[in-house]
Amino acid sequence: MMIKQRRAWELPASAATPEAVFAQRRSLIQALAAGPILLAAGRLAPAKAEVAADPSSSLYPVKRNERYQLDARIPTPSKEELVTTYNNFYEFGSHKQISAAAQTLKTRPWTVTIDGLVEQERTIAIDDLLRQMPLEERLYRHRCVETWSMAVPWSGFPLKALVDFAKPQSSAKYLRMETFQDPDMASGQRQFWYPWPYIEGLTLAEATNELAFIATGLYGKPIPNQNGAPLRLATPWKYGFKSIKSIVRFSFTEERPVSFWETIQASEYGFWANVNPEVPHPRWSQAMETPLGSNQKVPTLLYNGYAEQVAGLYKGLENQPLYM
Ligand SMILES: Nc1nc2c(c(=O)[nH]1)N[C@H]1C(S)=C(S)[C@@H](COP(=O)(O)O)O[C@H]1N2
Ligand SMILES: [Mo]
Repeated sequence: MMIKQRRAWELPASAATPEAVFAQRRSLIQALAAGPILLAAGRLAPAKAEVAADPSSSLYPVKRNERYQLDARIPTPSKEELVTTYNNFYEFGSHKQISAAAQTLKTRPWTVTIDGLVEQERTIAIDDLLRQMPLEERLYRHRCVETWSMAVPWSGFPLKALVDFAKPQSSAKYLRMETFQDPDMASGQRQFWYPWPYIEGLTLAEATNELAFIATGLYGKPIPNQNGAPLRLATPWKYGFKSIKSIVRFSFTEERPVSFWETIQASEYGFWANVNPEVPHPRWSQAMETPLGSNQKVPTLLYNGYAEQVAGLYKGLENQPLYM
């Protein structure tokens, strides 16, 4: 029997997991489990994905861009072993130990569709996209809304390069991003009470800010499935739920997209979600954070320490709920 020990940087589940939001739905779930419906149980578990060589592995490591530095709170990258085994990826389960389950994610073939308000809609294979994007490594901080944090070396390209490649029309105001949807491959997507697929959105000004990054690698290698292979967003000044994983679609829109978490609980997980230690989550303080692998809390910083790069994005938007 496995005894689950809570690690120091984890909050008690009752205090932090968004699943608490579903407490009121427990009766529905129990009713389903007791009844003859048993929707998910009839399905076969997907076969374990074959471990083929990743066709992008020869691209890494890439040159580090020294413009992006860590700070004294987490001065060196978090342990790779922790970053790749302590994850949020609800498509594979609503807990942190999904790294083994995520190995069923099949990342080739993988195509990315660019559509909506663009000069021409197109679908491109991931390896063709990677060949055309300016790859570099960046050390970035990451702050989850649940108060754990980490520092990691992402490889990838500025989201602006993809926006330029997409050639949005002048009427486009937002970028909407969507994760794959395949419940046979991702067991968590059989949890039908979640609003799959995972959706996130940014304003075009945010998407073209120098910090907005598409990560395709981690620790000088292709990004592991559990961290969002083959491409995921990194917006380090925002809470981690904005950094959508395993993206298949980028849509340019005039209307603000409604995200996965916003659909679930807009009062707790809003569109802007900028990190601010002075604005508590409705159920806990955001003043401090616990770096992965540490047993000490460190103070959280406004915009996760990236105010210099991003504060200007929010001038004139002070009436918006920028910090939740
Ligand atoms: N598609 C998808 N993207 C996602 C999530 C998810 O459940 N599904 N979780 C988010 C949350 S809450 C966080 S903190 C980060 C975690 O990234 P990591 O596992 O690489 O640390 O991914 C984000 N992106
Ligand atoms: Mo998160």
